[in-house]
Amino acid sequence: MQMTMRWFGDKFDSVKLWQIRQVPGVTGVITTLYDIPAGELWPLERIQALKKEVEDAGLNIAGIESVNIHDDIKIGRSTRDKYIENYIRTLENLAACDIKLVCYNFMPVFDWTRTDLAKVRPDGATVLAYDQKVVDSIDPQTFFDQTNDNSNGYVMPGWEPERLSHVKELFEAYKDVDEETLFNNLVYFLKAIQPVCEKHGIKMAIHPDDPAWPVFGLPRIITSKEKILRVMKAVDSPFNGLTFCAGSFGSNPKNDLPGIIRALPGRIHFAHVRNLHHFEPGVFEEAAHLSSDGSFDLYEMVRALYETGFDGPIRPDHGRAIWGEVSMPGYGLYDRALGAEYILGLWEAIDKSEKRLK
Ligand SMILES: [Mn+2]
Repeated sequence: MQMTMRWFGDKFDSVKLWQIRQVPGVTGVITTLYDIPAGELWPLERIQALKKEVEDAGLNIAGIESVNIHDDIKIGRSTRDKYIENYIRTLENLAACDIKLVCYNFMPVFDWTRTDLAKVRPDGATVLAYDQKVVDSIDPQTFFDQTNDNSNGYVMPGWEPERLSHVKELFEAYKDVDEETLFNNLVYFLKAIQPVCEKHGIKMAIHPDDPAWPVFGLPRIITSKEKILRVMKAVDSPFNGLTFCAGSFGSNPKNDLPGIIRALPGRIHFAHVRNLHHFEPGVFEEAAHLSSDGSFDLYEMVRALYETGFDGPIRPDHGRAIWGEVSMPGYGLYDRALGAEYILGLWEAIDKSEKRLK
């Protein structure tokens, strides 16, 4: 296991590499070329420069989150092969820089969805929160505009204005794409990239849908243990793997998080470990990582990762906004650092007690 933090690049992130370097036990970042639109080729020189920047700061690139998938691939348009070709060449360029973990998602139009980016908790911290009633009462364009207006001026992952400036047209394009079509388009994409993944040892790690049910009538296909297992079986290769995301799967309280981890030994390549507090079905907020602050048992989650031999990067995913920090919502330094230390503490305790028993 390697503890990491997500970093969006110097131009886009309020947090600096030197600050991440000072978080004990955090040895790498999960990063991206944030300014390259989905579907375009990542130039080798840009990846080399990014790698040098991270390594000069005393960290490594543990993986990419994300190389985004062009909507034409998800929709299944005839133009998809051109975008898949770009994707393959991007994977080759990443492999040439020894970067061999790629997180991506297959959500139509909207990436992750929250209805409040700064919900105030009793202690004064603010967190991202979700209320299905708000989503049900609003049209997608208004929702998109509100989300961007409340992002502290940062461009948020999955909410890139150039892509989402045409929400209506995107919805129109997806109108004939149901769950089965989306699943088949995912399998088509995965089969097309398999040869390059196998050749270079690139682990693909699909991120679950967040929240884990359809929003605004758009299909969602990575929402439960059964559904992710179907994707794993459709392309049964270790290079077709999962990003286990506690907050995404856990948005549905029916999902047994340690159970999902234990069902996928060897296929989880990357983990987002955090906590949510559920109020009622469809209404939750992002809690602190500590088990007692939310609805999840972080000990059981980390234990399941440990016992299934997980050896990829973990990141503490989102954090609360605390101590006056202003950042991209969910991506401040302070609370993610607290989360990283807590997860590292759980891991050390489990590791040492296991070894003592032997
Ligand atoms: Mn996640």
